[in-house]
Amino acid sequence: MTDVVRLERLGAIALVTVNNPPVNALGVAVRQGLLHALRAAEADAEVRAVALVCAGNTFFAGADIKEFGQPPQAPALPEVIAAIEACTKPCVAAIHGTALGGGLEVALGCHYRIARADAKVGLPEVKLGLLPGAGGTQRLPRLAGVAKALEMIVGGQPIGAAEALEHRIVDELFDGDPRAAALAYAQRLLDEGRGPRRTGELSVPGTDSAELIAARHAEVAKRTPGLFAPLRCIAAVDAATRLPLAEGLERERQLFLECLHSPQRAALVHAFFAERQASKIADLPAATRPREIATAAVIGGGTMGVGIALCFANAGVPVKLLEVGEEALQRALQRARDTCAVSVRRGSLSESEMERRLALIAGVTDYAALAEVDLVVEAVFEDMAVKQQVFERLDAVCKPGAILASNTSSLDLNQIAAFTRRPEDVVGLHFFSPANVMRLLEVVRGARTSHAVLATAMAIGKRLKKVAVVVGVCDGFVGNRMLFQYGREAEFLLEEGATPQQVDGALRTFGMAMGPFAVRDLSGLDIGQAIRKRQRAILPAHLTFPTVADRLCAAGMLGQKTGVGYYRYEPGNRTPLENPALAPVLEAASREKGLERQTLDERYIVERCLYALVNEGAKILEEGIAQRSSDIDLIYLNGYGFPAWRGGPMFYADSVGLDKVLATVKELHARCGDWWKPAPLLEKLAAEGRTFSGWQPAHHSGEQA
Ligand code: 3H9
Repeated sequence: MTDVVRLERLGAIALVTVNNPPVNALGVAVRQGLLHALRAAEADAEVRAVALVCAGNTFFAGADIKEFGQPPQAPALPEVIAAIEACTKPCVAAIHGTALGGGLEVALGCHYRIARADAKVGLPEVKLGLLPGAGGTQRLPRLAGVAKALEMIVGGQPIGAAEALEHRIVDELFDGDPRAAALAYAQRLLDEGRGPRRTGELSVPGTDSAELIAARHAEVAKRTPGLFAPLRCIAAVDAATRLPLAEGLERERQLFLECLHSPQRAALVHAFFAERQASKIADLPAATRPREIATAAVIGGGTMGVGIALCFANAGVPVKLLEVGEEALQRALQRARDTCAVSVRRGSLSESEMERRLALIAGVTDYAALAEVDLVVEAVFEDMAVKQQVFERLDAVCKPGAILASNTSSLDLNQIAAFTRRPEDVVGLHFFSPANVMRLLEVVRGARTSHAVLATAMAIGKRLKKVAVVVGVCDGFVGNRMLFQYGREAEFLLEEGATPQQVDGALRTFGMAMGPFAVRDLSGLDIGQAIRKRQRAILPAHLTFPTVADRLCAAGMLGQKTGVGYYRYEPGNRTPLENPALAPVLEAASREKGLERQTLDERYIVERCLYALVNEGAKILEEGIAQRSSDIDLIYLNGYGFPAWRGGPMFYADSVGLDKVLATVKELHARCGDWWKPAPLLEKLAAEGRTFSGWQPAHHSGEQA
């Protein structure tokens, strides 16, 4: 036996207990241990039944994701599961916590399965760019039917134990200790004289498989055309409906290996670990305890403020929403109600849950009402003088220890903190619009933000179900600072000869959720105008700027809200149409720069925009504004519509090869000027043949103990 797998003989029952914290991933030691335990149980004449349980918080959470991309080590999981299924003595698995991926596949290989009532089971491999590669695509349809199998395998969402019972995925539910339940069930099997019952010997139920498969195929091809794994998931389920188990498993294996070797798998696994890494803050002492946050407040009842208040209410945290006057307050509260009502209409929220959440939002107009709250998030107009007023008042009324947070998207957090006598309690919580929907939260660490406040901000992010990423103070933090470079280059492309359709189209083909011009039309061109003005004032005079956005603003073409911007919109319709008034604007902008308009190719468009992100990302990394390159990736994946299957801009650059990226950046520098000055870190890593992922900054912008 190995350390992680223990075999006990309790009368006629062999109890196999796996203990591989934190999530009982099925790494090589577990696979070896399971196979040994099973062979020993099979060989022991006294053993008449086998019970399998996991120690700790959960049943197996799946294959060990860290092993993907490494040389394979025997035994492979399908081999272990085949041995379990072939066992001549009945085997029962008792599931608690989550049985995911390979974990559920092990359970499906067992002859009987019971699950604790609060357990979840699922095949989430597709989210990692994979398909269930240890029999899941063959055994699940045999138990649950094609429709349910497609839903679970192509969608990747786990289901609760009760639903699993309904679909024959488990045989019975239990409460309490999995070990006791497994032993009791195994004993019952013996008492009732029940032998092995092999899922693989069943045939797939139902006669409409071909139709279901064709429909799902068409839907996936339309909805996620760039994704590699979902169509292969469907092909594997299709094999289950046509082939005997052994051949189906072979087909599954082929398809699994195609996914395993695809760049999309590498990118999605990178995204998985990036999310887990982000919560780790290098210089935060392990003993740091977050503060208790029982109540919160939000200043400002605009779209952002209301969205933030809803985030707290959705997480069950009572929140005060402050507006300056009664009328504005009522408008804000109505906005909160309207937002929830949309979810009710869509069926994702019940009427009673909406009322429960809205009841957690208390409208106030007086700062005195904030005296006792634990955390305040300011979401007022982006103007330093306005922020000053707000923070001075908060400093005057809030209790000691209250956290004062700003939702600023670009202003200097250190300056804001200096408006208070407690800069150590000030932190940035930069939500993204719509705040109640977008997962990203940039947690801005000021020069004097205390460890406890930073830890609390990260904990709050988790509680609000956000992807919280620590960033340092600089203009635009990580996301918007990079976006500025991206947007500017997109606009330079318009001056060189592209149309918004071409630029947006090329970037959408790359995988971006939306093109930059459609995004600008959506948020309003006037939004960026103040930022552009500020940038011009602070950036070196020899840098030239594109002028298309300013020309459109001057002509009152502000995007969707005026019905015309980079595109034209019919009333009540958000479909971007060609704006005939744009061509003269583009021509004038090109003429002013002395540029002859040319046809640009898609690759050039994509490189110009993406490498602008990457070059700036490299500067951000070197300055310690982001802790690690995967944090930058996470910001782009969760806040800017970057395709998860590309892993984020920095991972993408790593996968292209930093030497190639640098060569293009240098060319652009020679041709387009100093915006393209290569980041020193990019030059260094390219010269050393290294990647961003493998590099750690030596310092970070936070200072305070
Ligand atoms: C698969 O099974 C393929 C098979 O079909 C075919 C094989 C042939 N491996 O998320 P947390 C680590 S594909 C390695 O913070 P939670 C994680 O990195 C797999 N490590 O906890 C973290 O480490 P650290 C299909 C793993 O309680 C720690 O565990 N399965 C794995 O919020 C805690 O994780 C999945 O896709 C793993 N499989 O959530 C399930 N899983 O502390 C993936 C976790 O060093 N996992 N870690 O940062 C999850 O969805 C969540 O982790 C889970 C727990 C719900 C289990």
